[in-house]
Amino acid sequence: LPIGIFDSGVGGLTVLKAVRERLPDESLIYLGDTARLPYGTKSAQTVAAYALEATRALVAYGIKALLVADNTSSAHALEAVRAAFPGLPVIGVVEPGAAAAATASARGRIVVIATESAVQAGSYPRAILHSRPNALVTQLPCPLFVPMVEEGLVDGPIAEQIARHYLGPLFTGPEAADCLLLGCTHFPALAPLFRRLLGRDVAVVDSASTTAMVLEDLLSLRRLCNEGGPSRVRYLATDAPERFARVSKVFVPWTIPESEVETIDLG
Ligand code: DGN
Repeated sequence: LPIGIFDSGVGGLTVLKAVRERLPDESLIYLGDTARLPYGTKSAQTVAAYALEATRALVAYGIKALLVADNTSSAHALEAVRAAFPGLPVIGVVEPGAAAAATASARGRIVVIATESAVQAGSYPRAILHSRPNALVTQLPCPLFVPMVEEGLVDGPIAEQIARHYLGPLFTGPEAADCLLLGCTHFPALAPLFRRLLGRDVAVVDSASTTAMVLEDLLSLRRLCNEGGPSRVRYLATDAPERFARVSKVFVPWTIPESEVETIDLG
């Protein structure tokens, strides 16, 4: 059976890419709830209801584990999903990302950037402080980065100016942070820009690659690894395959033809 990956839209392909690199033999089925995005501005209740519907749909396709790639859903809905599907191994991106930041930060001064809703949930600081109780964690909602990335503005003067506007004050002066945690599916696309702007002394940590490692451990622990047969990736979206295919170019280096994106209804 494939591994289900769920996101509010196309950005979760950054997580799919990390999983593909780490576990190339596994089949994956990706669901982007493009009809109802963005989740990042919605209430915890709505996000949880949407996440449950998406999980139900993926379970109906047949999956052996679920990876919630969406940070907003991971922050608000992970427990609800686990409770509703007790037999299904479910992992999110918050805990792996938080653990990686807690380890990567030299002095424990960590900035988490995420959507407004994920920031409100406060899950990243909670998880970081769990691993590193004396860390100083600052959260910063950066909603503008999401459409910016979707427009392909991941470098150049406009992207640079917006990144400086958001991050500059937190990474200068004697109290400067030493670690930036990318708490949103879209932000790995901006990692090269952040690294260039912030310099070598700042660790830029993305949840996607750490989550792929946690997934690998989970599969081997539960003896769920694919032991034969070719691997396949399927793409499902709740709206506009054309936009999914077009925007996917920002997130993965391979082409996803529009004809390969199946439209499903979660309602
Ligand atoms: N996928 C969302 C997240 O990781 O928080 C960001 C984009 C959105 O809200 N649509």
